[in-house]
Amino acid sequence: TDFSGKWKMKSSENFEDLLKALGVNMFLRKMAAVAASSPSVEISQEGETLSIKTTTSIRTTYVSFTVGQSFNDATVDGRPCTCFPRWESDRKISCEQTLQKGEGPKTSWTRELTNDGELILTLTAGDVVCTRVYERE
Ligand code: RET
Ligand code: NA
Repeated sequence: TDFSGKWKMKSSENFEDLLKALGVNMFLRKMAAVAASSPSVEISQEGETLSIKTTTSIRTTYVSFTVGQSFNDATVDGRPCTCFPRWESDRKISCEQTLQKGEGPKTSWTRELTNDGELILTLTAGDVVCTRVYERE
């Protein structure tokens, strides 16, 4: 499985609901939802190590991790967390997040490469799941 490439988003469901579940206020939710509606995602993968750059007009995030090794990241609303990525199948990585301080809903993400070459990202906060589908640019 190789997630490498430049990706553009073709659909997104529940992003604002996810932010609501994270306790983000309405003003920031609206702003973030607009920005997050046209992200550009660049992934490079070397073996089990992935580097993911997600660019939006108001926030750009960069993570690099090796599947099977915990790493520090931030939740979608920017709170520091410790993450543990693992293979859920040979085409799907699932990552549990633990907040470094304070309390909040349980968060996680998955990234899956489908047979037709799409990338499906899910973001979960509590019982809310946001699903974002990407195709290669
Ligand atoms: C701000 C302020 C704090 C709350 C939030 C923000 C914006 C977050 C954005 C997230 C985009 C996420 C994407 C995820 C995966 O594809 C403004 C930093 C929620 C824009 C694109
Ligand atoms: Na995205």
